[in-house]
Amino acid sequence: MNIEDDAVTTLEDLKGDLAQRFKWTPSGGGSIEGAIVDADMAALDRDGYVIWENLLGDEQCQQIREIVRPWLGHTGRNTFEGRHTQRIYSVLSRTRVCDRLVDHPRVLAVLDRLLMPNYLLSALQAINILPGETAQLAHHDDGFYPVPRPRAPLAAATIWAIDDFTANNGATVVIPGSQRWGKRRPGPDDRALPVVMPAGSCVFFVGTLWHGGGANTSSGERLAVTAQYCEPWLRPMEAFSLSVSREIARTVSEDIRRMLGYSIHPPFVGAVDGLHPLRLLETEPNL
Ligand SMILES: O=C(O)CCC(=O)C(=O)O
Repeated sequence: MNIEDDAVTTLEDLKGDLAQRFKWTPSGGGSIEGAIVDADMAALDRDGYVIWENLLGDEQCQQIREIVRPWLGHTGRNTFEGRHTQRIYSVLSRTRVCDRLVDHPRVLAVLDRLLMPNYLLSALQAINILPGETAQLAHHDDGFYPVPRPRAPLAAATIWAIDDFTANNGATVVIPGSQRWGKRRPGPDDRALPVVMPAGSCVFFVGTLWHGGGANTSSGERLAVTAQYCEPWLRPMEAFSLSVSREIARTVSEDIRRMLGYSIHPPFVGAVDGLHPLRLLETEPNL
């Protein structure tokens, strides 16, 4: 269908953008060589996760630590958030310091293949696991969408090590291959591996992979930033369209803006008063 020929005669016509005013633009993931993305996809298919070492430099990690630390106050409200874990939600509404983690080309290149176009950011949190924390209940991140397994992932997550992740300081624990499981849950005989990686590294995993925060039996803290993403037709965990102002939406990258919800899942999902949400940034005063 094109703008001159706006007849909608088949259901296929509804799979496109009816207005065609805000064209789909390629993501920053396009800068990653296809063979690298092929290898990442093969690891995800086999193990459910892939580790990328040293994507951030020391200075970037230090900057994140300095900006995030003053906000780390109270500990979790339950054992899932972690009684000895500090969390900051809605990081995007507070600082720009994590933006390059959210739209990192390596992450977007994989998301471009894993999820449908105009996938959304579902959460962005800083998670600081303190000494004395016990292991978090194993879970998979798209488990709150009531769609039976086995199935393709509806979401994906990154966990960025801002401090070194070690076997005893709370490194995320993953169960390789568990993304393929149907109804079963992890048991004591399942091989659970701590994601040991230096600060600046990232573990990317699919929403169907069983995992959890590890126990921190060390004397140091474990700071991480986690960005989660979901299909464009699902409700994200964090309501960014309510928590992130339009002023901020105008300043972030095009990829982040799209992932905040300034995008459409064709033909109508995400529309505002019948129009593309980007129109709000053109016409409305800052809110
Ligand atoms: O902090 C971690 O390593 C994992 C946290 C997690 O999986 C969660 O809170 O959903």
